[in-house]
Amino acid sequence: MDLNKLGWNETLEKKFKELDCKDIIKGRVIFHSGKQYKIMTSNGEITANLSNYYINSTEIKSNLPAVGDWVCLKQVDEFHPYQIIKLIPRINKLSRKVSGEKSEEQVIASNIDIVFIVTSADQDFNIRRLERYCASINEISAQPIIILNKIDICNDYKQYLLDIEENLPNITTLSISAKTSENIDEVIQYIKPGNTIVLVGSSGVGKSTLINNILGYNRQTVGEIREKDGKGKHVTTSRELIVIPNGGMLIDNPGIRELQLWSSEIGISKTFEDIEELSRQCRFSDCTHNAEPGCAVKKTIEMGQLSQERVDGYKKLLREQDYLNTRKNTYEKRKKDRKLSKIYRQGKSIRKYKGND
Ligand SMILES: Nc1nc2c(ncn2[C@@H]2O[C@H](COP(=O)(O)OP(=O)(O)OP(=O)(O)O)[C@@H](O)[C@H]2O)c(=O)[nH]1
Ligand SMILES: [Mg+2]
Ligand SMILES: [Zn+2]
Repeated sequence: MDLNKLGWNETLEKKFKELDCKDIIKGRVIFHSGKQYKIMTSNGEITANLSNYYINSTEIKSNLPAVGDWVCLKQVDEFHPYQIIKLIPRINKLSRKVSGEKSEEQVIASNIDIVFIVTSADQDFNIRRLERYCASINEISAQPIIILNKIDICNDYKQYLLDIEENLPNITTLSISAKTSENIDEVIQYIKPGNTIVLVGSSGVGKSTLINNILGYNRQTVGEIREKDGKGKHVTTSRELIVIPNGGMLIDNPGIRELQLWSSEIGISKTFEDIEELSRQCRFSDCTHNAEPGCAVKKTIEMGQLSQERVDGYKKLLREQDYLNTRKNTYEKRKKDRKLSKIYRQGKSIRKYKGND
């Protein structure tokens, strides 16, 4: 397998050389379940474990290898399994906050060129959710592409396209049917040798159906959607990088209800650059665009050139990011304190032990 076709490039080569790893081979994570990994290397697919060294030297969960990562591997001899010993620093990573209370990062995939945000021309469609995805993707210098799927079951799907054009004017959007293959060629043109594309979106929108259509056979399991609300049944349960025979890679993902922001300040600015540009014309530099005099944002809304909902969506993302940053700082501090007190306790018991000796 030619590593360049798997996405290996000069940037990664440079990062790899800086690690100064000798006698090792490198490969790309295509799947993992716990500590068991499937890796694609120049000699084909292998299985590998995380080495104890890796586990012991990794404090933050998000530094464990994720799908899309490039890693360094070693094998004592042919009778032993391959061990992952190091992570080659990521070019980028698509992350979200883990679901639930914890303020922890979950890496969805790494070393990505394009993200297909898949939605469908039915109840799933939600423009605020699409903005949220774009904010996270714009943060990491990957290209977001919205794929409006299932146009075969919607006579009036163009209304959705207009909605996207109005709210996300700079984002490429493709309207397709993964079932009837309408406009599939428009999707295929983005799948190029060495390109890594991640598919994200709610359960049931047709991510796996689209992958099967591109491959030309049913590799991924596809599930029915619930009749009462049109939602999917979370058929895909793990992430996987699939190498496309004609070149390019697709990463299938389990459906997610909502992508909770992790680190998206720059991404929010890029996604709403028109509002930020207007904000600079407001009379007060800390204008909240509510009732202040001389507010350029409010004026544009009154002129009918900007929707109140979009501004509300933008403000909501900013608030969420702000809140998360505060939580992250508290969480990091608590973790540090716990670690210090553990070191202190260990020190104390060693001293006690020596004292008794
Ligand atoms: N009519 C129509 N149905 C589609 C289309 N694409 C997918 N479906 C159907 O939608 C349902 C869900 O498709 P999946 O591909 O499993 O959806 P998914 O996004 O992978 O869902 P999860 O794996 O649960 O996240 C299946 O019944 C598909 O046949 C389409 O373009 N048109
Ligand atoms: Mg699926
Ligand atoms: Zn203002």
